[in-house]
Amino acid sequence: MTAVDTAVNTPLGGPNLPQERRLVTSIPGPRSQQLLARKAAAVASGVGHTAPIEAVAAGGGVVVDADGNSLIDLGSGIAVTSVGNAHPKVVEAVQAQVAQFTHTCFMISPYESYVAVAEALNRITPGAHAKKSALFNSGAEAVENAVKIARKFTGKQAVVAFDHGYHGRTNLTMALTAKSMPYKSGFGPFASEVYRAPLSYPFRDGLSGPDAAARAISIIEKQVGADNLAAVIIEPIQGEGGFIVPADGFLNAIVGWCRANDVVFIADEIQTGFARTGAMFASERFGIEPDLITTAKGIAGGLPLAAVTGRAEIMDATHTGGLGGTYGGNPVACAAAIASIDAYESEGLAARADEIGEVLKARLTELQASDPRIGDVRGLGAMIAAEFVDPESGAPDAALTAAVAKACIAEGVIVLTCGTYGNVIRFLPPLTIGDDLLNEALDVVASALAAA
Ligand code: PLZ
Repeated sequence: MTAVDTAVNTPLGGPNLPQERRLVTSIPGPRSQQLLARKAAAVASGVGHTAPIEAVAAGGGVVVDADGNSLIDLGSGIAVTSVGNAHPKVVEAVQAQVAQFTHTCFMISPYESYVAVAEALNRITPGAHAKKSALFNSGAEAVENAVKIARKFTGKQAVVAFDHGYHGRTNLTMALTAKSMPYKSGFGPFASEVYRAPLSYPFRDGLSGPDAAARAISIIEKQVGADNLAAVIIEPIQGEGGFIVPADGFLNAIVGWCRANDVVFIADEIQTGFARTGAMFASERFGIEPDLITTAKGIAGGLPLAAVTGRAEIMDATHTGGLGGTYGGNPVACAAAIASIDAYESEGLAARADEIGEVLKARLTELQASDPRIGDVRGLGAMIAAEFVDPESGAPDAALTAAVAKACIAEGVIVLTCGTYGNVIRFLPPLTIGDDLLNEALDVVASALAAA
């Protein structure tokens, strides 16, 4: 056997893949098992995986494996392929660009697509103020740069992040991330001048938005002080932390306090961005205009790209040469981003996210009515989650959550878990999934839950 001995007749991905759940072997099938054995021998064990399959094609709402199984995709590679995997416009743009040139380094010889992505981001992010953007490779790198920019602009150093927040796996972003295991444990010491404030978590704290904000602001004022604080960074909806939607008025009050205290408000929209929540950005759903916004994931249909976009005077505070990186704004990724943003806008994907959300919420709420182990169903647009609890005590039930997720994958539905307590199943389907497939996936979730 050679390294290229993968499935014969590998199908092409994209929306023309048959949109069906099809199990022809148990999961993992024999070819997938071979790959997993090679993975175990060759890849560092710190790199895990959720679905034990060898992916060979994906598109619409399915992922096809090397054994010929077709799984329903409710994860989009963690909210990345929102336009649909191998979207035809993305494929075409990437193929054209890769045949032209693959890299010059934007800091050496600029090219048009980088500027076009910056223009598009400045246009589609919330707020009518003058904006500028800079491009990077990953979400973590965008967050790192947003903090650098805020520090330079304010001349201050401290950064406040929130309980349940997730911002990445680099040193500064690990410091900003709340959860120790698996993200931080054993990887310290972490970057200094990072402080944590309590979130609004309506299901668990029962506080109104303004009350939760007052609690956070009081801690920020007493433990950090506005005079020392460069930036507050928050995900409008916590992603890895459990799809926690803050109570009405929470974010607005935090933004108001930042404005009054010369603190840069950074919205980390890396998971919530690009039509996912029923608007191009979740900030719109909460009526806030962040000073800076970090984006990645859904920006480029699966190619690695990230950005910081924000008020021109803040973005321009940095000396020339202070921002950059060899690959930031790679031309192939930029071509994919232009095609993806075009698809979000021309295919009405934000409205589609809301429709998907209606289906998910209706079915999950119906399940919840007869199953008290579902403590909460929440989310916006096609970013929906169910939080599992012990019905008596309300305590998080991580074991049940893991069992349900595992059973779904075995039955051909890729679902992801999340949450500080590991007790949340999150639904992040590609926005190109059809209602039939979505409903079939939810049938599988329902039977997995009934059996657990
Ligand atoms: N900010 C809000 O959701 C990435 C992490 C998966 P990168 N979330 C998925 C994992 O276990 O590593 C994320 C995010 C928010 C920042 C990031 C970081 O983005 O592109 O993974 O660096």
